[in-house]
Amino acid sequence: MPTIVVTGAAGGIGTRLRQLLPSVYPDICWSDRVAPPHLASHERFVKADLSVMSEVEQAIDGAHGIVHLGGHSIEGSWETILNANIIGCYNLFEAARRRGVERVVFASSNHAIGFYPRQRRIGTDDPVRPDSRYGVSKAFGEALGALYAYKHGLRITSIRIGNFGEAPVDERRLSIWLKPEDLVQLIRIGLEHPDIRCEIFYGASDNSRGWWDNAAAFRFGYRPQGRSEEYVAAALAAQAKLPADPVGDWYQGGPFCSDEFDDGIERSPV
Ligand code: 15L
Repeated sequence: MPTIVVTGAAGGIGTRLRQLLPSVYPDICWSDRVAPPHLASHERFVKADLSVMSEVEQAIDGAHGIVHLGGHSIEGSWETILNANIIGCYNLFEAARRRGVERVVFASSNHAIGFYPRQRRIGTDDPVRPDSRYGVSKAFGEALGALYAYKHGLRITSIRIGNFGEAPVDERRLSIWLKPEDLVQLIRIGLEHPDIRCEIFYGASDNSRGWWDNAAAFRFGYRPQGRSEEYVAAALAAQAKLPADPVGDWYQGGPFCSDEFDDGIERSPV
């Protein structure tokens, strides 16, 4: 059984994966800057700050595969994004190369393409349109992954995660929802499929209101089980309580687009 290192263990996705991944990969080492609360005695944990290369190298030592969830997971100041997501991501890929790790699954985000209008259907070959410094850092991570795949032979999978959770919580999330078990499927493809070289998948469940062509993931055998339409009434009721956001409601990235926005909506690219 391969040894898997998961960064960002204390975050929301990491916490849920601590319940789901061990039945698939019994030998997991969880890593983060701080220990997750309620760490069980059988769970292995290594503390590492992603912005410190020596700590990252130590954390991933002996791994066959890495699931890189670590970093800052929403918009932040340039300094925060630079340290956690740009330098942190570089350190992760470079440490993986130095220590001979074969595969990395990178948690990218829908915010790498957030400035596409909701009326556009996009695939993974369309150019990135980040909606935030955070989104830029995710596009950077995808590009870095391609460099380490094609120059150094690592097998890289970037998953543009939509919205991870037990149910879609508003109208936008009906289009981008990702059921936790579906993320596990995508991670397994990235860590195990023999034909992975450098792939980008959308981290989305079977959402009939979806905006993304996820053919690449389907080619690798992804069969999402979550259906956001089953939650439509609750999600739309929650949406009705939210204030209107003309910019955020137009674009796929939602509030990440309207935050700090000072362009005219009439000039929005389609
Ligand atoms: C993300 O990338 C964030 O990490 C998460 O907190 C949500 O904001 C999600 O996107 C989303 O777009 O709903």
